[in-house]
Amino acid sequence: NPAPEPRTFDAIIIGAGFSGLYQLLSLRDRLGMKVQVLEAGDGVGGTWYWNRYPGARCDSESHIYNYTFSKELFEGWEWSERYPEQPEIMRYMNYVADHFDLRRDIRFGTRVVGARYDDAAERWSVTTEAGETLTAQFLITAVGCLSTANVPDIPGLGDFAGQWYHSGEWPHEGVDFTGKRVGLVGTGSTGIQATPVIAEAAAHLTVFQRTANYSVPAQNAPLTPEFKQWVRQNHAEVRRATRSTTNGQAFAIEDRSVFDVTPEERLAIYEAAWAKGGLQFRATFRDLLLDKAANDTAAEFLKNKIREIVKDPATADLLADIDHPYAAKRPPIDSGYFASFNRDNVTLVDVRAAPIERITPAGIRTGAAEYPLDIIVFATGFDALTGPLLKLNIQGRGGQPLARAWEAGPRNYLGLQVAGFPNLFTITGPGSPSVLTNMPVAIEQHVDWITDCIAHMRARGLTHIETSEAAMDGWVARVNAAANATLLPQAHHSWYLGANVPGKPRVFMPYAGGMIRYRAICEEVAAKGYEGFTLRSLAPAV
Ligand code: NA7
Repeated sequence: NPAPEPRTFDAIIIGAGFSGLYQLLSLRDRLGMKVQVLEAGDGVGGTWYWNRYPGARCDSESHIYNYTFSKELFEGWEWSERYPEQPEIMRYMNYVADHFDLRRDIRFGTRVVGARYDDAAERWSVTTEAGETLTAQFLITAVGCLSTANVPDIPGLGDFAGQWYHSGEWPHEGVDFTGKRVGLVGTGSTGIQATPVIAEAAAHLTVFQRTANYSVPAQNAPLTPEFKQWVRQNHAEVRRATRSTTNGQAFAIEDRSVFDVTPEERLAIYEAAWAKGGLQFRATFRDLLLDKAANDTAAEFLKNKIREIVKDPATADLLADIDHPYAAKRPPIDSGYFASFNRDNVTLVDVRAAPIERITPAGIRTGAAEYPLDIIVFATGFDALTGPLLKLNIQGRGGQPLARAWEAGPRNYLGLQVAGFPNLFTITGPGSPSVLTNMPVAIEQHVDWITDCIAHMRARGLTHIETSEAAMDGWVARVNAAANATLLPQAHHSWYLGANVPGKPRVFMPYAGGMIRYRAICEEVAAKGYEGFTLRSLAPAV
């Protein structure tokens, strides 16, 4: 008989993506703690384990979409393209897990269905779907921000005679679109990435658009041998560069106003940024996200590009009928999205004018027509940021559910802790800048901060840390003020606001003050002896 699995840990981490792997390594190998990672999937990778939809690719450039805490790890890996595709990111995550021998402390296929703070024992008690209970002094969620699929509640879905899939829960064996009539619902980053790839394979693709979106070409390409060599030789520079920008990217936002240049110069700048491709487009001027008039110039440029690319004027008008400021919603980047609508086998349907009424056995019926389909792909996004945390059924002190504490929207301190939930840390939670940042940069900062905090506690014999209502009030005010200083809250349909999920409180969730300021705030909090937290020690029971 195999030895029974241990049930008692110093820390339990939920999730084995970018956050969970680095948190495991830090607590286990740096602090020597007994750590268990619980992971619902059968492998490492988190977001990238689940999001295997056609065209899935990261929007951050590959050489900065990785860990930089270890020079050796960095130098031992080589990316192949400017933007890494999902299978390559999965190979990278497995490389990391192998390199540090992480799998021995990860239990795969183990979904957490509850986590309760045991007031008597002053420990976390975590329940798995299989009914097991494990306990730990610290509970750290590393569940990602975009990991709870938002499948719209459209009547009739159960009666659909074909197959349907959500992009974030894609079958591992893939989907064969050959000869099929495919309907794609949603035109966010996912729908925009998937459209050209599905269009290549399917007999016909119908894209159901509710909200038109900007997109800038990724200009993806294989990396040259020279660039690969430069990256390999410049670990310190890559690390420095991504830590010196507000968004964790390797490019800085230009320190000039849209109105510092002539209209001709501005056009040339936008053309150059379009040709270069990618998220850099939003870095062309410092006021794009601060001043509506400035933003309008970029919006107009991008709408004109749509009209240049798309041949059918009615389709072009519909695609360019965008009602939010550029980059106020997460700006997609693409590989041939708008040009897909020039294909004979691709149709755009406006479901703003005539909403989807129901799914019939044969396909999708809108207020205007019925579209017969074999496959429906929902690229309808996620219950972002709070969804993955609330799904864990976390109960804090006195049995208080996190869902109740967050009834009116998420409240926490630094995005990392909630009052009434001692020793619980949420990596990349709401209130953190992570989703507005190149994710691995934010994750390394969060994990290092949490690890330093726990090291500080252990060095002083402290066992418990908990934030206060007052600290949370202060942080929520800062998150709101940072958002209100930008155009971000003006995109009414954005998942940043929770607006994409019916019934979800409308609160701007990410911290928009930038990674540099966030890092400085966190460092100051630590330097002041973890201001805003109460640290104490629990004498061991005798
Ligand atoms: P997003 O960005 O939330 O986009 C979801 C899309 O699905 C968006 O166009 C929605 O329109 C549309 N949607 C959602 N529900 C419906 C219904 N019921 N009917 C029609 N259309 C609907 O998700 P993504 O997966 O594309 O991207 C998520 C993030 O992943 C992305 O921002 C990057 O950070 C990576 P809406 O705008 O709500 O009208």
